[in-house]
Order: sequence, then structure tokens, then C-alpha cells
Amino acid sequence: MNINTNRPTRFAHFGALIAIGALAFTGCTVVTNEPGMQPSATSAASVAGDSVVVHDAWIKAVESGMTGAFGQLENTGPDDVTVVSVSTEISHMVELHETVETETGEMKMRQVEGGFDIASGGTLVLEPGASHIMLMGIEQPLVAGDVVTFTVTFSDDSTLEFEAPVKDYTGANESYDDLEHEGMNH
Ligand SMILES: [Cu+2]
Repeated sequence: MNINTNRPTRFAHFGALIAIGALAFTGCTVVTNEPGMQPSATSAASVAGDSVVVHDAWIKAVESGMTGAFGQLENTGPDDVTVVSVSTEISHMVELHETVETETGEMKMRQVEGGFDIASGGTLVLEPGASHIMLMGIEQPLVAGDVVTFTVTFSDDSTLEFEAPVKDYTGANESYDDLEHEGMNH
């Protein structure tokens, strides 16, 4: 389900093995690493795109206009990470939204400042009525059964791709389409 596009550690490791092999052919006396010693590249800082696992992703079916994408992003890595943007082919206007209650009790959604932080070991829950990935300017109908590919970009510039099936959503206590964008009221 989750296609991870970040493989820097594996490539770095491969490179180190080639380098050691090349030195062995020169005939010089080379002090090699002891067996079991790790090439230094593997001890580099964790990569956010390699640390995060997406669970139960889905996107709400819509004819056109706005919709939301949801799911859980689990940070399995040792470091805190920040989601700074999400992109997808089906929308050129994708925003990271949170939902807040105003003084009058009205629920409004707005762009989250600085992106979504996910602590090490923590899970970011994206669901209707709460934080979500907001897609605007949808031109083709999204029908249940379609699958949409998303790319998440983190603050360390690493990325993570995931797929989300389209689902019909008719939550009884959720008037998602009625939520106003705070930015539009100012
Ligand atoms: Cu929104």
C-alpha cells in the first residue's frame, strides 16, 4: 500500500561496499573495517519519509470542487517529523487543514500553520470534522473505487507516497461541505 520513494541509506551502503572493493584491488596495504563494523553512512539521521507509515487512507467521493483526504500517519522513527505539504495529480490546490471551534460554537477549518507535527512514536489522525488534507478545484468526478496517489513532503525534504481509495461518505453528524473556510471570511 505504501510506496516509499526514499532509499538513501541503501544506496549509501552499496556505495561503501564498492569503495572497499576498489581499494582491495589496488594492492596497497589497506586497513579494512573489522567485520560487523557499520559504514558511517548508515548512522545518519533518520529520514522522515522512511519513518512514517500511512494507515487507512481514503478520500471522499465528490462530483467536483472540494473534498478531503483522511487516514492515520504513524511516525515509527526516532525523530519528530513535520508534514509541510501534500500533492496529488487530481488537485493543484491542496492544503493542510485543521478544524477549530469559534467563540460562537461554529466549526471552521483553516490552514494549519507550519504543517502537521508528528512526534516520534505518535500518530497524526486525519478525519472528517478534524484535521484533514483539503483538496480544492477538483474538475473530474471522484467515484468510489477510484484510487488517488498522494505525495507527502516533510520538513527535511524527504517524501512519502501513498494511495487512497475513494469512498462515499455520508456521516450523519458531519456537514463537511458546510464548513466555512476561515480565510474566505476575512
Ligand atoms: Cu478543509
